[in-house]
Amino acid sequence: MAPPASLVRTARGLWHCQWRQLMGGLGPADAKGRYRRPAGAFTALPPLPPAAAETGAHVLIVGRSCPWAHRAWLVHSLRQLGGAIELLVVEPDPSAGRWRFPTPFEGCETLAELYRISGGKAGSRATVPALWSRRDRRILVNESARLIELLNRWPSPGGLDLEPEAERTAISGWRERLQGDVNDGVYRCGFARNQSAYDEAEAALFAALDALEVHLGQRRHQGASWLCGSDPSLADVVLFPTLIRLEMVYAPLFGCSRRPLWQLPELWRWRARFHGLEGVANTCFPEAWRADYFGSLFPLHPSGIVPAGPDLATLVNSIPPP
Ligand SMILES: N[C@@H](CCC(=O)N[C@@H](CS)C(=O)NCC(=O)O)C(=O)O
Repeated sequence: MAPPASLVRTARGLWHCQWRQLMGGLGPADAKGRYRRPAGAFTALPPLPPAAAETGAHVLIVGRSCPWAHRAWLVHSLRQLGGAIELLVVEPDPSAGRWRFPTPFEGCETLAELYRISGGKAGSRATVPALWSRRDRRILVNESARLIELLNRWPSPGGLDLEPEAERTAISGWRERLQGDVNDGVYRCGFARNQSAYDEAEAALFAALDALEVHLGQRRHQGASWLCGSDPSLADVVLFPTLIRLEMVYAPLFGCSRRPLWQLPELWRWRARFHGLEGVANTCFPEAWRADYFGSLFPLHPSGIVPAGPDLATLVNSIPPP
């Protein structure tokens, strides 16, 4: 027998109240209910450290599911920095809502402990990515937008430059739009506290994707494959972690589902092309993405049930589905 309507109304009201409280744990919102990403602790772009070329002097700490860490991991991989900067992958601990080291690192079990050594305030967020200096025993930078710029200046075997001087203005223009409307945009959709906050973020996200689609179409007619210049750049790097998670996570969980990516064929082909670059596929962990987002974001998905697909291979096929 169905419960009485009054009971359903009360239960819904109570649950909504609790939901609003739980959402506060995911991140702050402004007075209009729009998600506002909190600022990190070590956000300034540091100079290239004197020991940059010294093997093992620096450690890049990343998590598999995090799109902000993914962009740093991509630069590390594309520029073949493995010989100079050690990569350390932390594991999520969904019950405690924090990152753990697979084995103790610098005497720490959790990333939060390492942040405290580095002077981070107790109770502040301990986020990935973070670049750790073994010599100074501190985090040099934990803001991915700055970190990828630093990693691009790091001495590398092939000397690949993802931010060439001639393209710098175009690259930073795209990066700025992508950061707000796309990279953070998907979170602004998923973490919106009300319909109008979601509507605003969702419109900005798909307007940016439409603009990218037009831009990539124009670039193709000019014989170019990437967002700026003749080679992949930091603009492409920051777009990829968001787009590769779109059908798997952001469409079903954050409501970024107005148009599936195959309806934006230029973007679809761009994504397949980027995934095909040497060093990109080994930064992709679809099982970890699904498990972490669907398993950890309790207020958005209380059941914790992890969906089965889609299969990554079907998303990076260079021919969009009919
Ligand atoms: N501003 C940071 C954001 C990084 C960030 O939010 N990372 C998340 C994972 S996707 C994290 O580590 N969160 C842990 C926490 O908030 O305690 C950046 O872009 O580097």
